[in-house]
Amino acid sequence: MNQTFTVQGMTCGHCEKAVTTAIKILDPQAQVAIDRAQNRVEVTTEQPREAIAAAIKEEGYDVTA
Ligand SMILES: [Cu+2]
Repeated sequence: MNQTFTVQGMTCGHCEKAVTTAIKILDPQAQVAIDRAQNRVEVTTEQPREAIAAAIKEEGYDVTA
C-alpha cells in the first residue's frame, strides 16, 4: 500500500536518512522515496499510516499531511 506524507523540517541528506531509518525500523520491507524539495515522503508498506507518521514524528519532524 502506497502512502504519501508531507513532512516539514527535512533540510539535508542526513534528515532523509533519519526518516528512512525510522520507517525501516518499523517495517524493514518498506520502500521509502523522499523528495525533500517538495517535503514529500512516499512509503510503500503494510503498516498503518498512523504508525508511520508516529515514527517520523519521533525523529523530530512534523507530519502535516
Ligand atoms: Cu538534515
